Amino acid sequence: MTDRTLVLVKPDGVARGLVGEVISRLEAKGLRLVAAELRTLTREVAETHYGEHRERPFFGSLVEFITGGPLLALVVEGPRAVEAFRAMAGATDPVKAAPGTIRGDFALEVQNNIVHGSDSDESAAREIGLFFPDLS
Ligand code: DAT
Ligand code: MG
Repeated sequence: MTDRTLVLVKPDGVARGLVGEVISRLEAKGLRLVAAELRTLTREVAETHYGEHRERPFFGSLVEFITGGPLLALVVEGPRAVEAFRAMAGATDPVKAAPGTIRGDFALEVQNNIVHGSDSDESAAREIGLFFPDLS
């Protein structure tokens, strides 16, 4: 199967009207949309999605943020989709993210960094299963 990754336009990105911008960039790059859904996460889904960060000091705040409004969940596919989207998103800290990346162009604060992208093929499979169980 073609490589797939989970992309989220986080609540800050949706609130700021950046959904179209992110989808335009995905399509321009050549990544194909496989699934899309606007939804507000439950605490349970958010805590599972960010489970690797459970012990970090910012975990509570991160869960509040990601459940704080609707987000757009996307599955996209294409060659090396995980790596391709991570490169488009830029560094986690938007101040360090290169101009031309989504975070580099549109964000300033680490928590409010507009998008999520799976960090490995294993994470992508797990996250796609969490958000879109009918796809896996
Ligand atoms: P990424 O989203 O680039 O994969 P990550 O998995 O390390 O980054 O962290 C998940 C999210 O948690 C990140 O997008 C924003 C938030 N975050 C990470 N480090 C943080 C920090 N030091 N303070 C506040 N929020 C942080
Ligand atoms: Mg991550």
